[in-house]
Order: sequence, then C-alpha cells, then structure tokens
Amino acid sequence: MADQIDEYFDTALELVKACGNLIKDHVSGCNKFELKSCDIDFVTEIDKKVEDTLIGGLSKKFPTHKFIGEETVSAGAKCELTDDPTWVIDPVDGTMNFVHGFPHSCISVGFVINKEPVAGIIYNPILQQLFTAKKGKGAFLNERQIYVSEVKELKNALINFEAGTSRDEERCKVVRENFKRITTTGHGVRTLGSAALSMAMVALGGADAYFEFGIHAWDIAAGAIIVREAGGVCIDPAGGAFDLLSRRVLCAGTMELAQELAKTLAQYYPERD
Ligand code: LIP
Repeated sequence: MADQIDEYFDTALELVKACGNLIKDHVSGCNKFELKSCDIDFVTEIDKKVEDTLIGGLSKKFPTHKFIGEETVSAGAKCELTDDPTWVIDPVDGTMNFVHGFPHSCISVGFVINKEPVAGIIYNPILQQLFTAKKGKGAFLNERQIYVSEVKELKNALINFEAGTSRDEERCKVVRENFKRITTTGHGVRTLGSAALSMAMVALGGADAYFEFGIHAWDIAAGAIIVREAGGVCIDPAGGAFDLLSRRVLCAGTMELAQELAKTLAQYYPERD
C-alpha cells in the first residue's frame, strides 16, 4: 500500500504544482468572483478551474477513487465520506485572500482511506510554500522536514484564529468570546484567513495551536496529516476525537496545550458536512 500511496501522492503533486500557475497569474488579486452562502463567502473561476483540473487528472489515472471537492459540493454533489480512497480538495483555500491579493491562499489536497487522512499537500504558489506529508514518513516544507512546537501551556502560546466567512450571529458571538478568552491568557492570536495554511503554521512550529468552528472537510484534510506527521495532534475543539466531517477542528503541537485550549474555548456546533 505504501508504494501505491507514493504513486497517488506523486500524481497529485504534479497536478497541484501545475494548478499553482493559475493562482500565481492573479498575484495582485482576482476581481471576478461570485457570492456563495453570504456576502463574505466567495468563489472565483480559478477555484472551479483548479478543482476541475485536479479531479479530472486524478480520476483519469485512478478511476475507482472518490472525490470531495469544495466547489463540486457547493454545486450540489453529496459530501459523502466512505472507507474508499478519497481525495478531499479545497482548490483555493483562502479565497477571500485570493480576491484581495493578500498572499496567503493555497491549494489543499488531502488523501483519505478508511476515513483517515494518509497524505496531504498544501501549496501556496504565491509565496512558494509547499507543505507535504505521507503517513509515517514525516512532514515537510519545501522538502525540509518540519516539526511542531513543544509549548504545553496556553499562557506561552501563539494561537492561529479565524473570524470565518459566515455571518451566522451565534457563531460570530462565539468567535468574539474566544478572541477575548485567548488574548486574555495567551501570547497572542494570528489570523491568516486560510484553515489549511493555519494548520501548516502549526506543523511548522510557528503557531502553537489553531482551532475553528464552521470549516469543512476540504479545509482540514491535508492539514490534519501534515500536523500529525510533524509530531502534533488534531482533536475535536471540546477535547474529544478529531472528526473530519464535524466542521470543527483544534490542532496543536502538544496534547497538553490542545486539552487546555479545549477547556478554555466557548463551543459552537455547526451542522455536519
Ligand atoms: C476558508 C477557510 C477559513 C475560514 C473561511 C473559509 P475558503 O476557506 O480556509 O479558515 O475561516 O470561512 O472557509 O472558503 O477560502 O476555501
């Protein structure tokens, strides 16, 4: 199976790098976009083109594989995760950033078997940051092995935090409350506007933890394996087991920090994917 995963990974990596050029062509921003769930949830032609290219290339080579893609689901496809080999794809994670020309957008591709991420690619072509991991083989940034931080206490931690792109008032209230709780205790918060890149920052050891309510499987599938292969943990934000379809995520360099953060957070439970 390891050899097969290498073949799957190498094929996906080639396609991701090729699609990176589509994003790089819009380094100053992309002013052609449509609204999705609300006035701050965008999709561009590039999102759709990248997803079509990735799914087209992978399904041609691996016809039995399944796919969960952000824009395909948004267009009405079912978000159904089975035990089958499944590619979980966010073609442009950080679309708001992409539209504005804020250079923190990425292609995020997770490969999932038996509902567990086993390989991941997060590629920010604008800053030339390529985060990769395969189960049991470590995590890498531009082919240099990376490791999470060893911070165990919230009072010493820098936390990646996201305001999100939904106007749901109950969720926004929890966002504001958690901003207050974390900034009262920790070293600080950083907001990248991309779940995948936030998880990559935890894998890199630059941030000590990241959490978010309301993201989707495609935002976090690649980041989950990359954080774990960098030595970190991914759990539910209330302290339980990580659930790819729950639309909730908390990852950290240490389980101690993850559990302290889980005890600190106000919780929000979105409808599952
Ligand atoms: C985004 C996530 C981000 C979240 C936004 C949005 P998109 O994904 O990466 O963490 O806060 O609401 O979901 O929509 O740019 O692919």
